[in-house]
Amino acid sequence: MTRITSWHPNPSIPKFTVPKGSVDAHCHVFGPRAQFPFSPKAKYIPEDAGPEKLFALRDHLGFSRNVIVQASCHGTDNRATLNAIAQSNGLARGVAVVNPDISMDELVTLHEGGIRGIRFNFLKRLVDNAPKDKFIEVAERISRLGWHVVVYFEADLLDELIPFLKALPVTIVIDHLGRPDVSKGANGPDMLAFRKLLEEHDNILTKVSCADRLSKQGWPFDDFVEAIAPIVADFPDRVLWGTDWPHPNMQDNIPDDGQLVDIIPRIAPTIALREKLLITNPMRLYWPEL
Ligand code: 0GY
Repeated sequence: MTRITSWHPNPSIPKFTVPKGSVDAHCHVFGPRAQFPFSPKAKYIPEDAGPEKLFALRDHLGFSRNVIVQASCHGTDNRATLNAIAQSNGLARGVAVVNPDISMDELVTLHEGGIRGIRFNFLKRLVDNAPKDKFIEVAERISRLGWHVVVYFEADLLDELIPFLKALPVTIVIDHLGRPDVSKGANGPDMLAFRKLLEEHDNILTKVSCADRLSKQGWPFDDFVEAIAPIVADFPDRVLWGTDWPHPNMQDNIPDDGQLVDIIPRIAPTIALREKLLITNPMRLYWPEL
C-alpha cells in the first residue's frame, strides 16, 4: 500500500482568533511508524504525522489543547496516541480503540496515560467488524472510570444503531454528526433524523466537525454552515469541534486547517456559543478536574 500524505503542507493562519483555552477535540497522530507500526488490518497507510507536527499545528491555529482520537490505521494498539499525550505536557488527552475484552487493570493504565473515552467505529471501509454486544459490555466497564464513548457511523446506519445507542450506559459523542448529507439543508432528512436523536437522548453529544468531508460544495462550505449552525444554536451544551487533522485517508480536496477554523464563527456566531463549543464542553469531558 502506498503511504498517504493527507494533510495540507502549509495551512493558512486563521482570520478568526479562537478564544484562549480552546480545545481541538478531534485530531489524530500517525506513528511515527518506526516506533509505532501500523496495524496489519489498516485500510490505509499514512505517512508519519507525529506529536511534533500536531502540536505545531495547535500553536499555529491558536488552540491550547488537543483530544487525540486513536485512528483506525493503528488498530487497538494505542501506543502512538499515548506517546503523543505523554509528549504534550498535559495539554492532550485521548480516546482509545480497545479490544472489547480488555481488563479493568488495562483500562486503568490507559486512564493514567490520559485516555478518557473509547471509540466504536462502524465504518466498513475502516474496520472489519463492530460487535455491538461486546461494545455494550465494555461501555459498562468504562462507566466506572467516568469515561464516555465516541461513536463513528454514516447516516444510512443511524436507524439501525438507535437500539444500540439507547443501550449504552454512558455519555456518547458522535463523530461528525453521523455524516449527514448536508447539501439538503437543516431540514433535509439526515439532519432531521440527527436532530431527533439529540432531542430524544440528552446523553448524546456531537462533534460539529469535518466540513471538508461533509460539504458537497467545498470551500467556503456554505452547505455545511447552513445545515449545522442550527444544531449549535439549539444544543449549545452538546457540541464539540475538531480539525480532524491529519485528515485520515483524504487524498483529494485536502483542507486548509486555517480555513476550517474560519468556519467556527459562522456555525457559532456568538461569543457564548464559541466558549461552549471550544472550551466548556470539551473540558467537561476531558479535563473535568480543571
Ligand atoms: C476521522 C475520519 C476518518 C478516519 C478515521 O480512524 C480513522 O481512520 O477516523 C474517515 O476516514 O472518515 O474522523 O478521522
